[in-house]
Amino acid sequence: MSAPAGRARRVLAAATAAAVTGTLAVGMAVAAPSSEAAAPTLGQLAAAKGRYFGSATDNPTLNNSAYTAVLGSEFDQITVGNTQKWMYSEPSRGRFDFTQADQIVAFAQAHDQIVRGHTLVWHNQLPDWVNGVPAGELLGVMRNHIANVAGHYRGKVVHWDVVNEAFEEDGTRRQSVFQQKIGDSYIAEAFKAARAADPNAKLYYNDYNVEGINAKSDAMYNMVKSFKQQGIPIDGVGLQAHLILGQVPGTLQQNIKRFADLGVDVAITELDIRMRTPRDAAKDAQQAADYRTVTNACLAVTRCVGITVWDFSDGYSWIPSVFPGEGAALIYDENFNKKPSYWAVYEALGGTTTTTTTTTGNNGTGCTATYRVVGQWNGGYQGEVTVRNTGAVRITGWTVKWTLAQGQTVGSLWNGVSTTSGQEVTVRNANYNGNLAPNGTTTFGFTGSSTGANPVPTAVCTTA
Ligand code: 9MR
Repeated sequence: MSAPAGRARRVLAAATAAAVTGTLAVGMAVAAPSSEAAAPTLGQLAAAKGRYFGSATDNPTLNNSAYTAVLGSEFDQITVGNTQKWMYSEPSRGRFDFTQADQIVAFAQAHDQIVRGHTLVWHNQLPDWVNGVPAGELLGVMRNHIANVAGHYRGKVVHWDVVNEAFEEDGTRRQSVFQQKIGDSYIAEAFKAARAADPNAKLYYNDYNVEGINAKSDAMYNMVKSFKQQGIPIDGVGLQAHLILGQVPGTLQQNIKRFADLGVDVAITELDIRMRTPRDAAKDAQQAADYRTVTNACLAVTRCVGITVWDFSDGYSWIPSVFPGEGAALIYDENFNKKPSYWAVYEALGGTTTTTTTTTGNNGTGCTATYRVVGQWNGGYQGEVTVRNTGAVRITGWTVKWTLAQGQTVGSLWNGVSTTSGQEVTVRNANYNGNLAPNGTTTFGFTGSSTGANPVPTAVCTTA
């Protein structure tokens, strides 16, 4: 790892140790913005697990201070979203331009963030002149491009996506200009050139629709295996993970594991999980579950080194322009409020959310209510309460009450029957979830409005 990366890690490790051992609570953070700074960031939580949690970014957004406030604080890794690509870095033959990408790398260094370089060889965002290079010259042109770009960033980039998206869905090689004019060997040649240009950068092959086990990821697997056998310098594979709501591949963890077992690292490099817009509470909850699944799959395999979201705010995502009617794929909304998907990642990485638990009961009966703010956005929030039978005998009904002290409301509620009287909310079990064996649990959820502070209330559970 390069010097800046090492420095970033040490700084984060120290910050994390303080943050994670402190009495930090998401609920408090949600309630009082002034205490938000004290809560650990995703980057800090990931660092405590020996991982990074990063975001891609692009130059235009660096002028938005609300955006950079989050980018610079929440993440410990940055991917250059566009401006290292060939059309920016070598717009005409032999003329290199690093002006824009340098701005992003400087931002990352100023915020102690490690950088993933993206990407040296790709069929897209390739300037036209490359298509016109005679076949006999293209290998030299490719090597020269890599030598200059990876050479310029030597020591400043911890990973390079050396080759991007070289396979078709059926596992055959994509017929890019590199494939057609150089042939199958172009990928290995690119990795060799990258190693020579920056010996300390970890070299990655990166692709999409390779998150689960399928024909395309099999092709990638076979390539990595043969590279390892031949001594071609490859260090990792990037699973982009542009996913669809509710469709995280069931073989994700198994797939990560099989690459790790080949002796390469794995990174989730471009995570987003798109839905039909507009958002609603049910879609948000599904998305949160999906983000949790992806995060857990990475944490389950030691060689899965980190996760990068493909930008972090729904206002700055590539999805709506490419998939009309879809979007809301990220972990912050357009106004930089944290979504349920954020909290899912936060929890999966070991962050704790505030809960309030109260027991009432006698004669061997009793229950607890554990209240959690699942997500918070401009003007609204989603809450969740888990009821547990803490007594020694079966209970046949429960009631949970709390006070809305700050003018919040409870709107749509599921898995319970609610009544609100002034500031008092009462939720009784639905006709299907009142009956709980000792230690049994059930969970109800709701969305509501809040215009200011939204402290976690004391929720009181009584039986029957
Ligand atoms: O986010 C990038 C977007 O701004 C560009 O217009 C687009 C051009 O193809 O590339 C996007 O990033 C892609 C990444 O470089 C490679 N994997 C797919 C990403 C989304 O298209």
